[in-house]
Amino acid sequence: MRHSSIVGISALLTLSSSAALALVLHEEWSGMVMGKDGSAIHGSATMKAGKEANTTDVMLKLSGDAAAGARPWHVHSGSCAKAGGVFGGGKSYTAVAIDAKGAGESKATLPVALPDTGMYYINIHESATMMAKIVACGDLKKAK
Ligand SMILES: [Cu+2]
Repeated sequence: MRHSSIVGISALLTLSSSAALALVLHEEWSGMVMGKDGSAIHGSATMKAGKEANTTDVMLKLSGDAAAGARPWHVHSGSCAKAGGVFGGGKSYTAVAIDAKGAGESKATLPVALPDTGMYYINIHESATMMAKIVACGDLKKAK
């Protein structure tokens, strides 16, 4: 009798901790990227836990850009309306290579754990020499 209740409790604990783990693994942030100041650039981005512990993978897809080129981009803290600093260190990001059709994609692995609170957004900069000009932006929302 006593033995079976201990087994029951440990089975319950195992079940609840694996359910909690599954929730963590399915956490994801995503958002739509929209051009600013008349730019037709648009796209989508997702941010989720990386394969290694304490890493975050960010995927970005863009289209509608005017011409081939390279667009630096980052996840930043804050929102398109309230700008903040680069999230995860600027070195982790490689510029999006825009092809002749005006589309491109990039992926970054950040050396930080996926956040589960806070506010984040993606911004697309004009070019490496014109970082201050933001051509497209998108707020990231956490999936429930
Ligand atoms: Cu940036």
